[in-house]
Amino acid sequence: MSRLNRALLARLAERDGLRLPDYDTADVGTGVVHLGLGAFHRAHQAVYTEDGLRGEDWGICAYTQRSDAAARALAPQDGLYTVVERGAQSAPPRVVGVLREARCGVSDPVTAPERIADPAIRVVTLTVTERGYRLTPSRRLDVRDPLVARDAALFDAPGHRHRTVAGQLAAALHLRRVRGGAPLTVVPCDNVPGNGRVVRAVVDDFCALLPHGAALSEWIDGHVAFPSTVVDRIVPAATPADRRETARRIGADDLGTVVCEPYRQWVVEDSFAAPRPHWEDAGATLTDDVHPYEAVKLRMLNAAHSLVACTGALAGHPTIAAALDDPRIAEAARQLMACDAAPSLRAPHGLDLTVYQETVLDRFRNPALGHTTAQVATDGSVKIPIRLLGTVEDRLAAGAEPHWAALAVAAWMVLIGRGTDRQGRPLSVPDPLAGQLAGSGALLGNPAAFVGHFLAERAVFPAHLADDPVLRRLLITHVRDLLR
Ligand code: CS2
Repeated sequence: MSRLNRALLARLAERDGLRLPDYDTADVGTGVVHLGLGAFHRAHQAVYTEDGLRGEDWGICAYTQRSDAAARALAPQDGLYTVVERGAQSAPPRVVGVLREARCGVSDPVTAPERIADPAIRVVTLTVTERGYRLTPSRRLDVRDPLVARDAALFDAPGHRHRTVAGQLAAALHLRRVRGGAPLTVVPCDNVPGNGRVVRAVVDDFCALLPHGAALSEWIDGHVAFPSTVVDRIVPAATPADRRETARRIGADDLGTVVCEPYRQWVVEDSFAAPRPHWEDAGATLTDDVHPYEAVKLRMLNAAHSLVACTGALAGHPTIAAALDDPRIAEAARQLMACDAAPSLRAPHGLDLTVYQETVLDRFRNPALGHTTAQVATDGSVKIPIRLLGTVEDRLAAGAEPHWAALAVAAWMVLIGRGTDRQGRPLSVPDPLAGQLAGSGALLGNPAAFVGHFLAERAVFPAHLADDPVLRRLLITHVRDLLR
């Protein structure tokens, strides 16, 4: 079977039930650079951008960050790939053509900073995961991170390839400034609260490490905008079976295919320093204040996702949908949203949190997605503080017991500490703190000591939460129950 590429599009046009780009992809100039060419970007921002082109030059040049696999898959396909929606009300498969350049972040001769320095680029989008920003617990740049320190030390060194997002953005903005100073907007699309503000702070903190960083920071203030955004679409990692299915449906091999749910949402703070794609044409909400949307999404959907993933993995359920079939897990997710998260939230105008909660559970139940519990449980130590600890803190301050949020945290602890499911099968769930927390396994026989070991980890638990007797008691009780 032939590989999907531009030459094949004419042949694909004869197939029914397949949506193709309705413009000549070769005619679209590049106006966006994206860092983090993963499945989520392809199923989310790229789709919004293609639907918001209006014939303008908003093609995307995307860089991989850690692994080059996606760029190696997409470059021979002229950046074309298929989005396959799964579940009720799915649209037909769609070939997306807006990805004009698929580049390897770790080896492409044209580096991301070089590409971003091009004045034709007006927007930079980011999906580098929560972990990728290298944040301290107070969400500033972790300047003690060895790669951050290295990027700062070698900032101007000829041939130095920046490995951190902070280094890449600072280098890009430095080049942009010296090459004419065209304004730019940096649009983060990761599940981090106030992501625009956070990325601005990360770049500032990085500049503070540079000899002439103050002048760069000052220039950034006047020329670069960092809107916050809230992104939502469930996009599991594609499997070989997914690729076979896409090949069957489009009649060509597509190593870049993505599968996702039909639902998608993008709320974008309307604060840009330069023109942008017409994302509103694709249904994005441009608003002055993303915070109410962000808090609802992180504290309800993402928090419940982590709860289902961690308890589900421990119970031996391979997928989120299978875990939701377990009535106790489904009920815990509902209670977490209704009893712990919702009372801490100010819902955006017109949004009913009970309806939202039930919609989230329905989306998790989508059996066609095959979203694995291990994928969602990955990097728990960076996700837990963002998704759950704000709720825990607010409920404790209100004199309430965050029973269900504490269950999610306890399940994560057991997942890391025990590393196996109920049947003793090993769980492969990467976590940046796995090394530091490895000693917890030896404490499984003593839940109080086990919980204490985790609570002492300041990268996850601020001192005032670690010292809270109610939280400690809840965690010990849940850990004991989960181990039973
Ligand atoms: C998930 C999210 O992997 C995870 O941690 O909770 O990526 C989730 O699927 C998306 O945020 C949905 O928008």
